[in-house]
Amino acid sequence: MEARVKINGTIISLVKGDITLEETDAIVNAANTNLAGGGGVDGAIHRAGGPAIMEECRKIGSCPTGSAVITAGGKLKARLVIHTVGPVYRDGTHGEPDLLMSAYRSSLNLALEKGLKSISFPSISTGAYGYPVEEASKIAVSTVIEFIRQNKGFNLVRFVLFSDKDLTTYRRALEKVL
Ligand code: AR6
Repeated sequence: MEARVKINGTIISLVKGDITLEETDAIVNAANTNLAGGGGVDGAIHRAGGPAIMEECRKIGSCPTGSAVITAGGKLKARLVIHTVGPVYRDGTHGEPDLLMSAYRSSLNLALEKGLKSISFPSISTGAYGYPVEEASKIAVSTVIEFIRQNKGFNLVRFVLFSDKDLTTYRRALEKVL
């Protein structure tokens, strides 16, 4: 079941699903610094969007951890893909929270710059990069809420979680932050 709240004119929505099916203006990819593609959500986005996305990624070349770049969405319903790179989790004392915050913020800033009205995020860093979902969800949700309190422009910011467990964890994080 979807959870949604409205803050400062923006709906924040939490759903379980496959982000490649989203129809928001942009979807966010949890990429790596070489924009080289991979498994997880990155693999799914490139498979569903087709080779045009990788062609653009090659031209861009790389993206530092905590930053974001943008490409077209190829065959996806979303017009654009924002590729961001979350931190690899070591033990939480190597700047991981700041870098994760920065990945969300950079993506939102890029979307706002491009005039986008809606954006969908996966749970950045909590798969192959090993960030504990409990901690990552608090950072993800609080960073997005802080951003939309400070910036008008989005109609919809959505988190697309891949499991019931992740959806529940994000929902709890949202309830705590409100
Ligand atoms: N829709 C939504 N969420 C998904 C989907 C999907 N189709 N597929 C997986 N997830 P991960 P990371 C969830 O590993 O931890 C890649 O190889 C997944 O269950 O995709 O940031 C990149 O190339 C998890 O909850 O991203 C990088 O090298 C979340 O997406 C590296 O992995 C993130 O898991 C990035 O690792």
